[in-house]
Amino acid sequence: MNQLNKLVSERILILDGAMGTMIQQYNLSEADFRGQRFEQLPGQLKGNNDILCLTRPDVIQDIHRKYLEAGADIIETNTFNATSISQADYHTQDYVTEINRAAARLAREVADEYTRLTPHKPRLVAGSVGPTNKTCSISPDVNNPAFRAVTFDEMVKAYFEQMVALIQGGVDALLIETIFDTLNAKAAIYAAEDAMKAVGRRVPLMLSVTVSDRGGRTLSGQTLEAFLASVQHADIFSVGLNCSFGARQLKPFLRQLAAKAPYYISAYPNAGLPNSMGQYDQSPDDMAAEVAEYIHEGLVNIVGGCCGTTEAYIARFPALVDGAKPHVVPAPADTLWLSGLELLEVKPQNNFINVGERCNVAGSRKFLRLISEKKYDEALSIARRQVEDGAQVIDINMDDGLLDAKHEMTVFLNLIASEPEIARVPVMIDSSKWEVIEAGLKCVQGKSIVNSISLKEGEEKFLEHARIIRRYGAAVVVMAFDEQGQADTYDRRIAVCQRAYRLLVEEAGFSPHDIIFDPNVLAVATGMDEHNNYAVDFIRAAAWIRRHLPGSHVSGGVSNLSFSFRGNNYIREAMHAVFLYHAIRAGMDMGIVNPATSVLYTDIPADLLERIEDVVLNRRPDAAERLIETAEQLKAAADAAKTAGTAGASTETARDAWRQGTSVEERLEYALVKGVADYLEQDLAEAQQRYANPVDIIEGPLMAGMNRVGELFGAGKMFLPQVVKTARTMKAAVAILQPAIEASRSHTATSAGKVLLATVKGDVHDIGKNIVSVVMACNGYDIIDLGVMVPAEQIVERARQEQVDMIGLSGLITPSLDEMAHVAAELEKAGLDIPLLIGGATTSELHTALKIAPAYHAPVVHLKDASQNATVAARLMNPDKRRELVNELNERYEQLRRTRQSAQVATVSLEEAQANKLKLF
Ligand code: THG
Repeated sequence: MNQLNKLVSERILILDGAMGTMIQQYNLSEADFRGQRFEQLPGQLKGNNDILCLTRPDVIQDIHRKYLEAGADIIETNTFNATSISQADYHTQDYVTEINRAAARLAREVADEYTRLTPHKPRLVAGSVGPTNKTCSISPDVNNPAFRAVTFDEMVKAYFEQMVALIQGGVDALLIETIFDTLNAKAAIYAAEDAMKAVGRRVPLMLSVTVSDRGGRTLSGQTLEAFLASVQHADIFSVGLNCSFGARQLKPFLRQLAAKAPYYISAYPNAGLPNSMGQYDQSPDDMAAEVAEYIHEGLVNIVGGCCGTTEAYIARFPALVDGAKPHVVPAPADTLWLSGLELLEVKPQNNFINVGERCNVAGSRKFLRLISEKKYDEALSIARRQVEDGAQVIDINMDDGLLDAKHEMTVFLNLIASEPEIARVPVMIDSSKWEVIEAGLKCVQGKSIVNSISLKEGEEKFLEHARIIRRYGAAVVVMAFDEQGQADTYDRRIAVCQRAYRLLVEEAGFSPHDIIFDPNVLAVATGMDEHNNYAVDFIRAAAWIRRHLPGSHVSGGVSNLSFSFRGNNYIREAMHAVFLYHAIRAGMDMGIVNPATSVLYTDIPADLLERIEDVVLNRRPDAAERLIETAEQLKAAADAAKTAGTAGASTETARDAWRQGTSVEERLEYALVKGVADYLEQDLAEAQQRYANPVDIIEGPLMAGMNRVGELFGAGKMFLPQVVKTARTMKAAVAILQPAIEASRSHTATSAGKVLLATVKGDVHDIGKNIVSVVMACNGYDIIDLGVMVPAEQIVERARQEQVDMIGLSGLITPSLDEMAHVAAELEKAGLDIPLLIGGATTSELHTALKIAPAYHAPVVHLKDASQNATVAARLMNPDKRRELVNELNERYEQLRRTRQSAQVATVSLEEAQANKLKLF
């Protein structure tokens, strides 16, 4: 047992507090960050905290010492951003190994120093591994949801480099923290295994998630339970939460984790909620009181602090944990866990899991056509419909001779990730080509199912693939094939499955729950006598497997059964219902099916049921002939009914109920909130009849929809991927209106003005900025959009070059506030006189008044949301109105500054802080 394991079993351990907050207190200058060593490096180094491990090691060790002095058992290395991906922002990506080694050594030295002082309280070092500044699961490009700024492989490579250096440097554990995208975390876990192997030393893995909305989901949309399923394959020491909120707001989510996670639990919240200046100002006593509740409720094994905490906060913790009872870790669940954005727990009592079969190019002509023609929107609608129809997992298969299956699998899985209604459920990655499966595994943040592997090419290949699948954290379908081919008798089926089970559990380390056997559903009633017992043998094999291969599951491709009845869907569906009725009773607990099927076993007329059961259960030699006879009669009758015009479109009407009896405004707003683009053409055409100016449609019903989205998100009723989708719908709507807008603009001919837009350096969020861009373009402005992560120098240079009329800065995260003030100062230095518009979550009028406006003499206007931009811009363009606006601003800002002086910034209420932090535009 390693030391960490030993300590944590004895008492609640104390982790240190924030590194960033402490570094700020040293008021380091650009020169401090650079040292002599990096004098010549281009750009700015200030803000690159991790580089201080090389340039100001004294400061870092000083901070470590303060936390150890305060009573921390575990200190974190100063390496949160020390990957090549994050360091690239500062041109310091080549120093990653050096930074991490130095960081580990600095922490190690001080920790050992304290261990020597108090040997009864050994001090440990956790290597801090941040999420990087990129996300594997979300597209940064609003126009291309399949795009990714970074791949899983790139992420693994960067993490590997960091982790090898940390382990070599002597850390006692790796702490993968502030996880906002589970796919990034899965890459980190993957890299950690490689790194430990490369160095030849294993260290405990600690994971810490940050939740991004009040529903308790990650930025990439997963619930905490879904997250747990996704990382279940890893050898995890502890799981927990950090950042996000203050201790009080984090507690309900901590409870969820503590109830479900079979690991030690850690928590290191922020010092309360940020005030409107983006600062954390809860007092150490207040924070301690809230953390004490975690301890009393038995929720934690490790506590510490995140943003805003210092040694004064950590110093309160020893008294709290003294003699307190640590959280008792629950036993791991004895069920199969799968996940998309949400958890799917396959419990014995849910008895059957539907896997939707329709996103299969080999199983649906329509899907094949859509993929071949790259009509992905419609292809996604097929996936969405299956989920609406009740599919709990969706099978995806792109194996077709004329398709680049690996590419199509990647594109489609990336697209699904942007569709919250679909991504809710786990995926089944279906391919007979290994490289397609592996490509698929690199795209999914949830815990998926690989479909399939088999012993067809022998044990070695089988085990090799199984081990890789385990490392990606997926469950697996094992087809009953071996070196001799398909197992088509009862004896062969069970023999092959038994052999595969033993190999997977004993050699590849698989949990039995992650094994799903497919004992081959083969077509019956084909006219060949050898096929007559196929269904019976499948059903018997299912029963044997569930009894003798404990924990494992049984699935099958149900529609295969009825291939001989192609063209007669009613008979096919009735056969499937009969087959499932018997197979589920025998133990089949999962199946690839058409979820839209409406035929129930109990609905089948007695005479037909008898004939189908004769076939499925192989009860008489002429069963097939008799069923064919009945099928032909039924088909004739059905064809007659069809021509008479009876339709069964009841689900259709339910789905489209929102279109009935609603005004065009209501429909547009609904389409935006739900992210449904299907009827935009039609509804916008109707709206254009009623609105003289197409821009009014954007500012009226469409903005109303976006505002509603903002409200719902603020209230925790929507989560980010849903919001991203609404932004895409907005974009689609605007694209439809664009020609009309341009046509009406050509009468006025001239441009309303030239606007430069940028998301500031250090920030990648651009949904809000893109909406501003659309709204302003629609109002006749020419937009120059510099994109995200734009350094101040570039903004100044382009503004001057293009002689723009105003500059809009956007940002979503707290550090962007400082960066905006920096841009303002640079504009001033450059002698420019261009008005500045400030927008984005975390920005506030107060911060603008106090920090940004004073740095720049030209007008600096804070905008609450995109709908304000056009009005403000119009005022800025007109000299009289501009003067009037400047006067208003001066007065307002002066007043804000005065109130601020008289009273310390009032800590904003939870409501306001959240609305502020999570505001979208
Ligand atoms: N086991 C496992 N995976 C599988 C199968 C299996 N994956 C593929 C397949 N078999 C299961 N999926 C389907 C999907 C569609 C059909 C059958 C099985 C089907 N399609 C219609 C047909 O071919 O007649 C096509 C209709 C159309 O074009 O719309 O029947 O066994 N592990």
